[in-house]
Amino acid sequence: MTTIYPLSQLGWSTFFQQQLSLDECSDYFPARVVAQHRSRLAILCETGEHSLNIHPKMPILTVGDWLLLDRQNDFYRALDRQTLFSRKAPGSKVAEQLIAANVDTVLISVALNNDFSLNRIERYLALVKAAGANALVVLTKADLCLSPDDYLQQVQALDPLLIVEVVNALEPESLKKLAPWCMQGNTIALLGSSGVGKSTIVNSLLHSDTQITSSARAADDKGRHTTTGRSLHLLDAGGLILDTPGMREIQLVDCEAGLEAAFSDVERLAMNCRYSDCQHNNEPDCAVQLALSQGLIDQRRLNNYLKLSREQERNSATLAEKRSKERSQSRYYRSVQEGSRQRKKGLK
Ligand SMILES: Nc1nc2c(ncn2[C@@H]2O[C@H](COP(=O)(O)OP(=O)(O)OP(=O)(O)O)[C@@H](O)[C@H]2O)c(=O)[nH]1
Ligand SMILES: [Mg+2]
Ligand SMILES: [Zn+2]
Repeated sequence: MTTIYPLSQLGWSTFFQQQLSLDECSDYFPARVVAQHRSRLAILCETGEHSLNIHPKMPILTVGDWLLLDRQNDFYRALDRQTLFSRKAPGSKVAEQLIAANVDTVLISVALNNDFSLNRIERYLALVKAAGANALVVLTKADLCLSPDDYLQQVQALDPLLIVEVVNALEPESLKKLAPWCMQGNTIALLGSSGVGKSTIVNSLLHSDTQITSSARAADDKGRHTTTGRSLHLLDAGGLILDTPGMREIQLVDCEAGLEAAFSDVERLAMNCRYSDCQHNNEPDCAVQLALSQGLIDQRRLNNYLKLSREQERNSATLAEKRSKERSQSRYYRSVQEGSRQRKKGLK
């Protein structure tokens, strides 16, 4: 077998290696999901890119997942994920939708035009922290903005440790700032609204026109949802980059720890409120309201924290209820099946 891609370049690490038994090491080989189509997955392994038909017996997989295949190139099993991105599926039904797995660093991409929103950056930060990945904020279209530094400072004020880069995605020179994250084995993903320049960044880093891009609407800077699927690409420097479609709606679900991490300042203050279930509204001795009156936190950030907390609680509660209903339903079906099996046995 000629090796084209070393596994380490595809993001393989000891985290995945240690999940394999000795038998599995000799009988199966790892492959990574790089794109998902209607009835098949595109996978990348040491010998290059292949196609794998989706089988009903496979678990729900997403781009970035690691699988083991047998020597006939058939699916054997999926490996545990190191990180997982999910959101509430768009629309009124509450279900979790997987976005990507095993992403190390997320480039939260925001354009310096009408797209710019601190609230959205905070929403993405909660999502990234909940997934267990590193976050980097990339402010694009600096060339169209009169004062990029003002915006940079606003984002930096959210968290002094947050890494924020300002780029012009059309200018390859300015993307050199992203080089430290494009190194061997690191998987980076771009998340952000449509039209902010995610695919433009991917093309520039890949030195190609692989990803289709198209201009945003002049009236409101909104993008045209040009990218429709997620795809993982190998970078020259050894890392991998995941392009995603701009998401209209990215509601949080099962994201409590993510919110705690993204709003650690508010959470820390809240520990000093008189009531442990304080809503930070009009309760007496509310440490958060006190900090607000002293100018230690701002009203926008607090409002967004309360809004995102309510949203994640609501979605998580509905999802938990749905999961428990599904569990009891499948228990019921199993008992019906078992009963009919027993009856058939009795008839024999
Ligand atoms: N002036 C300027 N234009 C940019 C920059 N980045 C992207 N663009 C342009 O913005 C438009 C949208 O870019 P895309 O890369 O398609 O945006 P996207 O984020 O991939 O959008 P979706 O695929 O719809 O989610 C294209 O016309 C790009 O040429 C930038 O930094 N400066
Ligand atoms: Mg795109
Ligand atoms: Zn309080």
